[in-house]
Amino acid sequence: MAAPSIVVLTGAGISRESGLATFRDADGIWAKVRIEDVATPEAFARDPARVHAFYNARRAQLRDPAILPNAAHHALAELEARWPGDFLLVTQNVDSLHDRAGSRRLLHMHGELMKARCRHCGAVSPWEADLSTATPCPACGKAGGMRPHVVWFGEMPLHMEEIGAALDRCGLFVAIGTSGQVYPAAGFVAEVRGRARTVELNLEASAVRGDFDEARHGKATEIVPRFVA
Ligand code: BV8
Repeated sequence: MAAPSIVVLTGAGISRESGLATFRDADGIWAKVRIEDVATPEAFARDPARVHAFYNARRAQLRDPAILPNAAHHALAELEARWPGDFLLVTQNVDSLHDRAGSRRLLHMHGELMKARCRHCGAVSPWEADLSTATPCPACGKAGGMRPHVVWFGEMPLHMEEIGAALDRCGLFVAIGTSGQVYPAAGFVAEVRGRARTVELNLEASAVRGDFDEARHGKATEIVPRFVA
Protein backbone atom coordinates (compact mmCIF):
# COMPACT_ATOMS: atom_id res chain seq x y z
CA MET A 1 0.00 0.00 0.00
CA ALA A 2 1.41 3.42 -0.91
CA ALA A 3 2.55 5.57 1.99
CA PRO A 4 -0.37 7.84 3.01
CA SER A 5 0.02 11.54 2.38
CA ILE A 6 0.59 13.44 5.59
CA VAL A 7 -0.63 16.90 6.58
CA VAL A 8 0.79 18.34 9.81
CA LEU A 9 -0.71 21.50 11.38
CA THR A 10 1.34 23.32 14.01
CA GLY A 11 0.60 26.16 16.40
CA ALA A 12 2.43 28.23 18.98
CA GLY A 13 2.91 25.29 21.35
CA ILE A 14 5.58 23.73 19.12
CA SER A 15 7.75 26.85 19.57
CA ARG A 16 7.14 27.20 23.32
CA GLU A 17 10.24 25.18 24.33
CA SER A 18 12.33 27.30 21.95
CA GLY A 19 11.48 30.24 24.22
CA LEU A 20 8.63 31.88 22.27
CA ALA A 21 5.41 32.66 24.15
CA THR A 22 2.17 31.02 23.09
CA PHE A 23 -1.03 33.04 22.77
CA ARG A 24 -3.55 31.59 25.19
CA ASP A 25 -1.50 30.08 27.99
CA ALA A 26 -1.51 31.94 31.29
CA ASP A 27 1.76 33.67 30.32
CA GLY A 28 0.64 33.99 26.69
CA ILE A 29 0.63 36.98 24.37
CA TRP A 30 -3.11 37.60 24.62
CA ALA A 31 -2.76 37.82 28.41
CA LYS A 32 -0.70 40.98 27.89
CA VAL A 33 -2.27 42.71 24.86
CA ARG A 34 -5.75 42.58 23.32
CA ILE A 35 -6.24 41.14 19.86
CA GLU A 36 -8.39 44.18 19.03
CA ASP A 37 -5.50 46.54 19.77
CA VAL A 38 -2.70 44.86 17.80
CA ALA A 39 -3.91 42.04 15.52
CA THR A 40 -6.73 43.37 13.34
CA PRO A 41 -6.75 45.64 10.24
CA GLU A 42 -8.83 48.12 12.25
CA ALA A 43 -6.13 48.29 14.95
CA PHE A 44 -3.51 49.00 12.27
CA ALA A 45 -5.64 51.71 10.67
CA ARG A 46 -6.30 53.27 14.09
CA ASP A 47 -2.75 53.16 15.50
CA PRO A 48 -0.10 51.78 13.11
CA ALA A 49 2.76 52.76 15.43
CA ARG A 50 1.30 50.60 18.20
CA VAL A 51 0.86 47.60 15.91
CA HIS A 52 4.36 48.03 14.47
CA ALA A 53 5.76 48.20 18.03
CA PHE A 54 4.00 44.90 18.89
CA TYR A 55 5.48 43.11 15.88
CA ASN A 56 8.89 44.84 16.14
CA ALA A 57 9.21 43.45 19.68
CA ARG A 58 8.37 39.92 18.52
CA ARG A 59 10.69 40.22 15.49
CA ALA A 60 13.50 41.44 17.78
CA GLN A 61 12.97 38.40 20.01
CA LEU A 62 13.10 36.10 16.99
CA ARG A 63 16.49 37.64 16.01
CA ASP A 64 17.87 36.56 19.42
CA PRO A 65 20.48 33.85 18.67
CA ALA A 66 19.25 31.97 21.75
CA ILE A 67 15.92 31.32 20.01
CA LEU A 68 16.49 28.08 18.06
CA PRO A 69 14.40 25.34 16.50
CA ASN A 70 13.78 22.54 19.02
CA ALA A 71 13.63 18.73 18.76
CA ALA A 72 10.00 18.87 17.61
CA HIS A 73 10.80 21.20 14.68
CA HIS A 74 13.74 18.97 13.70
CA ALA A 75 11.68 15.77 13.98
CA LEU A 76 9.15 17.17 11.46
CA ALA A 77 11.92 18.22 9.03
CA GLU A 78 13.43 14.74 9.27
CA LEU A 79 10.05 13.05 8.73
CA GLU A 80 9.49 15.16 5.60
CA ALA A 81 12.94 14.26 4.27
CA ARG A 82 12.41 10.52 4.60
CA TRP A 83 8.67 10.20 3.93
CA PRO A 84 7.99 8.41 0.58
CA GLY A 85 4.47 9.81 0.22
CA ASP A 86 3.25 13.40 -0.02
CA PHE A 87 3.99 15.60 2.99
CA LEU A 88 2.82 19.13 3.85
CA LEU A 89 3.50 21.12 7.00
CA VAL A 90 0.96 23.91 7.55
CA THR A 91 1.89 26.26 10.36
CA GLN A 92 -0.19 28.94 12.07
CA ASN A 93 3.06 30.28 13.48
CA VAL A 94 4.65 33.42 12.09
CA ASP A 95 8.07 32.51 13.55
CA SER A 96 10.79 31.09 11.27
CA LEU A 97 11.72 28.06 13.36
CA HIS A 98 10.29 25.42 10.96
CA ASP A 99 12.19 27.09 8.07
CA ARG A 100 15.39 27.11 10.11
CA ALA A 101 14.91 23.43 11.08
CA GLY A 102 14.98 22.59 7.36
CA SER A 103 11.27 22.05 6.60
CA ARG A 104 10.67 22.69 2.89
CA ARG A 105 7.10 21.55 2.17
CA LEU A 106 5.94 24.32 4.53
CA LEU A 107 3.10 26.85 4.29
CA HIS A 108 2.73 29.75 6.72
CA MET A 109 -1.06 30.20 6.63
CA HIS A 110 -0.92 33.19 9.02
CA GLY A 111 2.06 34.84 7.34
CA GLU A 112 5.63 35.39 8.51
CA LEU A 113 7.11 37.80 11.06
CA MET A 114 10.37 38.07 9.05
CA LYS A 115 8.57 39.42 5.98
CA ALA A 116 6.90 42.77 5.26
CA ARG A 117 4.27 43.67 2.66
CA CYS A 118 3.76 46.95 0.80
CA ARG A 119 0.16 48.15 0.57
CA HIS A 120 1.04 50.23 -2.49
CA CYS A 121 2.61 47.55 -4.74
CA GLY A 122 1.80 44.35 -2.85
CA ALA A 123 5.43 43.20 -2.83
CA VAL A 124 6.40 40.88 0.05
CA SER A 125 10.02 41.47 1.13
CA PRO A 126 12.24 39.65 3.63
CA TRP A 127 12.38 41.90 6.71
CA GLU A 128 14.31 41.23 9.93
CA ALA A 129 14.62 44.81 11.25
CA ASP A 130 12.12 47.14 12.87
CA LEU A 131 9.35 48.31 10.59
CA SER A 132 7.36 51.55 10.53
CA THR A 133 4.99 53.19 8.11
CA ALA A 134 7.88 55.59 7.26
CA THR A 135 9.89 52.62 5.95
CA PRO A 136 10.20 52.81 2.14
CA CYS A 137 9.18 49.66 0.26
CA PRO A 138 12.29 47.83 -1.09
CA ALA A 139 10.37 47.09 -4.31
CA CYS A 140 8.51 50.29 -5.25
CA GLY A 141 10.41 52.75 -3.02
CA LYS A 142 7.23 54.34 -1.69
CA ALA A 143 6.87 54.95 2.06
CA GLY A 144 3.68 54.95 4.08
CA GLY A 145 2.51 51.48 3.08
CA MET A 146 4.63 48.86 4.83
CA ARG A 147 2.89 46.38 7.17
CA PRO A 148 3.94 43.09 8.75
CA HIS A 149 3.28 40.17 6.38
CA VAL A 150 1.01 38.48 8.91
CA VAL A 151 -2.68 37.56 8.70
CA TRP A 152 -4.75 39.51 11.22
CA PHE A 153 -8.15 38.49 12.59
CA GLY A 154 -10.81 39.07 9.97
CA GLU A 155 -8.25 38.63 7.15
CA MET A 156 -8.15 35.62 4.84
CA PRO A 157 -5.43 33.11 5.73
CA LEU A 158 -2.84 32.42 3.00
CA HIS A 159 -2.46 29.34 0.75
CA MET A 160 -5.98 28.09 1.50
CA GLU A 161 -6.45 26.45 -1.93
CA GLU A 162 -3.22 24.44 -1.65
CA ILE A 163 -4.10 23.50 1.95
CA GLY A 164 -7.59 22.36 0.91
CA ALA A 165 -6.15 20.18 -1.86
CA ALA A 166 -3.69 18.57 0.57
CA LEU A 167 -6.45 17.93 3.14
CA ASP A 168 -8.61 16.32 0.43
CA ARG A 169 -5.98 13.69 -0.27
CA CYS A 170 -4.34 13.18 3.12
CA GLY A 171 -4.41 9.82 4.92
CA LEU A 172 -2.83 11.10 8.13
CA PHE A 173 -3.54 14.48 9.80
CA VAL A 174 -1.49 15.49 12.84
CA ALA A 175 -2.08 18.69 14.84
CA ILE A 176 0.75 19.81 17.13
CA GLY A 177 0.83 22.57 19.74
CA THR A 178 -2.44 24.31 18.91
CA SER A 179 -5.40 25.07 21.19
CA GLY A 180 -7.87 24.60 18.34
CA GLN A 181 -9.55 27.95 18.93
CA VAL A 182 -8.69 29.87 15.74
CA TYR A 183 -10.52 29.15 12.49
CA PRO A 184 -10.25 28.05 9.75
CA ALA A 185 -7.17 26.10 11.06
CA ALA A 186 -9.13 24.57 13.95
CA GLY A 187 -11.67 23.23 11.47
CA PHE A 188 -9.19 21.22 9.37
CA VAL A 189 -9.55 18.07 11.51
CA ALA A 190 -13.35 18.08 11.05
CA GLU A 191 -12.79 18.26 7.27
CA VAL A 192 -10.66 15.10 7.18
CA ARG A 193 -11.99 12.95 10.03
CA GLY A 194 -13.46 9.64 8.94
CA ARG A 195 -11.26 9.43 5.86
CA ALA A 196 -7.87 10.12 7.45
CA ARG A 197 -6.25 8.99 10.68
CA THR A 198 -6.27 12.08 12.95
CA VAL A 199 -3.83 12.57 15.82
CA GLU A 200 -3.49 15.44 18.31
CA LEU A 201 -0.06 16.01 19.90
CA ASN A 202 -0.43 18.77 22.50
CA LEU A 203 0.37 19.69 26.10
CA GLU A 204 -3.30 19.25 26.95
CA ALA A 205 -6.60 18.50 25.24
CA SER A 206 -7.42 21.20 22.66
CA ALA A 207 -10.86 22.68 22.04
CA VAL A 208 -11.31 20.21 19.16
CA ARG A 209 -9.87 17.12 20.89
CA GLY A 210 -13.17 15.33 20.27
CA ASP A 211 -12.57 15.43 16.50
CA PHE A 212 -9.34 13.42 16.75
CA ASP A 213 -9.06 9.61 16.67
CA GLU A 214 -6.06 9.73 18.99
CA ALA A 215 -4.30 12.17 21.30
CA ARG A 216 -0.96 12.13 23.04
CA HIS A 217 -0.46 14.86 25.62
CA GLY A 218 2.90 16.14 26.78
CA LYS A 219 5.66 18.51 25.75
CA ALA A 220 6.28 18.72 22.01
CA THR A 221 10.02 18.04 22.31
CA GLU A 222 9.15 14.72 23.99
CA ILE A 223 6.03 13.49 22.19
CA VAL A 224 6.76 14.62 18.61
CA PRO A 225 10.12 12.86 18.13
CA ARG A 226 8.58 9.72 19.69
CA PHE A 227 5.55 9.91 17.37
CA VAL A 228 7.56 10.35 14.16
CA ALA A 229 10.21 7.76 15.06
C1 BV8 B 1 -10.76 34.45 8.91
C2 BV8 B 1 -0.97 35.89 13.09
C3 BV8 B 1 -12.40 34.95 7.29
C4 BV8 B 1 -0.69 37.19 13.71
C5 BV8 B 1 -3.05 34.95 13.95
C6 BV8 B 1 -15.39 37.37 14.89
C7 BV8 B 1 -14.82 38.45 14.23
C8 BV8 B 1 -13.80 38.27 13.29
C9 BV8 B 1 -13.33 37.00 13.03
C10 BV8 B 1 -13.91 35.94 13.71
C11 BV8 B 1 -14.92 36.10 14.64
N1 BV8 B 1 -15.25 34.89 15.14
C12 BV8 B 1 -14.47 33.95 14.56
C13 BV8 B 1 -13.67 34.57 13.68
C14 BV8 B 1 -12.69 33.95 12.84
C15 BV8 B 1 -11.34 34.20 13.49
C16 BV8 B 1 -11.23 33.32 14.72
O1 BV8 B 1 -11.10 32.12 14.59
N2 BV8 B 1 -11.30 33.95 15.89
C17 BV8 B 1 -11.24 33.14 17.12
C18 BV8 B 1 -10.34 33.86 18.13
C19 BV8 B 1 -12.65 32.95 17.62
N3 BV8 B 1 -10.37 33.82 12.49
C20 BV8 B 1 -9.90 34.74 11.65
O2 BV8 B 1 -10.17 35.92 11.70
C21 BV8 B 1 -9.03 34.19 10.53
N4 BV8 B 1 -9.52 34.69 9.30
O3 BV8 B 1 -11.56 33.80 9.53
O4 BV8 B 1 -11.04 35.06 7.73
C22 BV8 B 1 -12.45 35.56 5.98
C23 BV8 B 1 -13.17 34.90 5.00
C24 BV8 B 1 -13.24 35.46 3.77
C25 BV8 B 1 -12.60 36.67 3.50
C26 BV8 B 1 -11.88 37.33 4.50
C27 BV8 B 1 -11.80 36.77 5.77
C28 BV8 B 1 -7.59 34.65 10.67
C29 BV8 B 1 -6.99 34.08 11.92
C30 BV8 B 1 -5.49 34.39 11.93
C31 BV8 B 1 -5.20 35.46 12.92
N5 BV8 B 1 -3.73 35.59 13.05
N6 BV8 B 1 -1.74 35.09 14.04
C32 BV8 B 1 0.16 37.02 14.94
O5 BV8 B 1 0.77 35.95 15.17
O6 BV8 B 1 0.21 38.00 15.68
S1 BV8 B 1 -3.84 33.91 15.01
C33 BV8 B 1 -2.84 33.32 16.25
O7 BV8 B 1 -3.59 32.25 16.84
C34 BV8 B 1 -1.55 32.67 15.80
O8 BV8 B 1 -1.46 32.47 14.40
C35 BV8 B 1 -1.63 31.33 16.49
O9 BV8 B 1 -0.82 30.40 15.91
C36 BV8 B 1 -3.05 31.08 16.30
C37 BV8 B 1 -3.66 29.92 16.97
O10 BV8 B 1 -3.20 29.90 18.29
P1 BV8 B 1 -2.33 28.61 18.68
O11 BV8 B 1 -1.20 28.50 17.72
O12 BV8 B 1 -3.23 27.45 18.83
O13 BV8 B 1 -1.73 29.08 20.05
P2 BV8 B 1 -2.45 29.00 21.47
O14 BV8 B 1 -1.64 29.83 22.42
O15 BV8 B 1 -3.90 29.31 21.30
O16 BV8 B 1 -2.34 27.46 21.87
C38 BV8 B 1 -1.06 26.91 22.14
C39 BV8 B 1 -1.28 25.44 22.47
O17 BV8 B 1 0.00 24.83 22.69
C40 BV8 B 1 -2.08 25.23 23.75
O18 BV8 B 1 -3.07 24.25 23.53
C41 BV8 B 1 -1.04 24.72 24.76
O19 BV8 B 1 -1.58 23.76 25.64
C42 BV8 B 1 -0.04 24.05 23.86
N7 BV8 B 1 1.33 24.04 24.40
C43 BV8 B 1 1.92 24.96 25.21
N8 BV8 B 1 3.18 24.56 25.47
C44 BV8 B 1 3.39 23.39 24.80
C45 BV8 B 1 2.21 23.06 24.12
N9 BV8 B 1 2.10 21.95 23.38
C46 BV8 B 1 3.18 21.14 23.31
N10 BV8 B 1 4.35 21.40 23.93
C47 BV8 B 1 4.49 22.51 24.68
N11 BV8 B 1 5.66 22.75 25.31
